[in-house]
Amino acid sequence: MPDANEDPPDIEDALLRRGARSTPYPAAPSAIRSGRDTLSVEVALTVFRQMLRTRAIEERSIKMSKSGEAYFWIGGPGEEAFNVCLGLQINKGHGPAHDYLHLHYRNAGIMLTMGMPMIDHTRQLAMRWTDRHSRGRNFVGHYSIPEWNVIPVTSVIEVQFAMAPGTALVQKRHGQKNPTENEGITVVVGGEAGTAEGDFESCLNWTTRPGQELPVLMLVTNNRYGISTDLDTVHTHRPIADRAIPYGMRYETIDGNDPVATWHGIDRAMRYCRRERKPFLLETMVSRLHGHSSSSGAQRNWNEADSLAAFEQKLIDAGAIDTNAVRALKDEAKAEADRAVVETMKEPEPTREDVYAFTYAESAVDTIYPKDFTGLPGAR
Ligand SMILES: Cc1ncc(C[n+]2csc(CCOP(=O)(O)OP(=O)(O)O)c2C)c(N)n1
Repeated sequence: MPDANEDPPDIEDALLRRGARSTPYPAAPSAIRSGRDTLSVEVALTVFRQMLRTRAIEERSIKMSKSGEAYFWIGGPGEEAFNVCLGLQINKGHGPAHDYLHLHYRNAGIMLTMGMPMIDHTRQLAMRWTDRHSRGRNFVGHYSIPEWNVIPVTSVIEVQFAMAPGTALVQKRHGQKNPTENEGITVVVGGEAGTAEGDFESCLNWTTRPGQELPVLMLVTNNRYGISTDLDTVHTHRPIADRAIPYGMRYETIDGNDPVATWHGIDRAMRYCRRERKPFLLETMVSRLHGHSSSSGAQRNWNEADSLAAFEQKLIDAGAIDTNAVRALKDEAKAEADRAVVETMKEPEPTREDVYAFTYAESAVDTIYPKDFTGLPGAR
């Protein structure tokens, strides 16, 4: 894969390069505050820039689905604060010493923030042969990056919660006796409707067996809708996070539209999982700004709170950035997304001959029924 391993670019450098800002603002605060939580201006601006990039690729993706450059869109506009704050805190790498990621289909921001180039998103969206995750066969946002422990995303909701204890078990067995601050954990993400599936309960159950607890950060992004089902019609008014109570598990519900609160909520939960080698259920309340997917039109819903617009205003009000710099960063993000799409559309689609490529792995079965991929004797 391209060298995507670099740390997120420093916001100050980005601004200085573009001439958008030559000197620090005289009145710049040292921190951005929300309630009792604070973020340094440096981190807050990094979060903001990554949120802008995420929004830019999502908006471009929706356009692609409407213009025929792509066939289906699903994604995370409204979940940028959550995705970015999580992506920036992942211990990225390969193997049990690093975090395993079992993601949902709305997590582009996590991947971009971790360093995935935008084109690795648009290639899958446009179903190109160059799509590194699935060779143009899967829906957008269904990432798979073995080098970063990103387990293939599935459209069948919630199965990631049944798989997460598996990677966490490996981490528990091979983990250190004295875990470091950054010890690898398993991170699993899903929506609130999916928590009605048995897989979610299996995760609660398997991660909390007495004496055999597993380091799983269970994340529920609660946008209050299934596809069209209103949460209030299928669930009591109690938080989803309360599901942790009978399991004696740590839990919290946070405002996922507030990047400062989200950063610290994720930080608290992660630190606990890393240090204690036990699970934590974190529910983040987020917005769904564009309908469930392109299948329902992906129309913009202007009644939902927009974390990005609110954070932009907060940073401007605090004197951490000005409107010119915001405009420059937005232009930069949009240009990056446009470049990814232009490049993607020049690349080949899979052919009919590619159907069987990478589909079946060689296995012991082959020695008994060579070249028979159905598993049935004599079947073609
Ligand atoms: C096992 C299963 N049942 C049903 C579906 C159809 N389906 C796709 S997305 C979705 C809603 C999921 O809602 P939620 O878990 O809240 O996640 P969100 O899409 O809101 O992020 C459903 C029911 C599916 N993909 N898999």
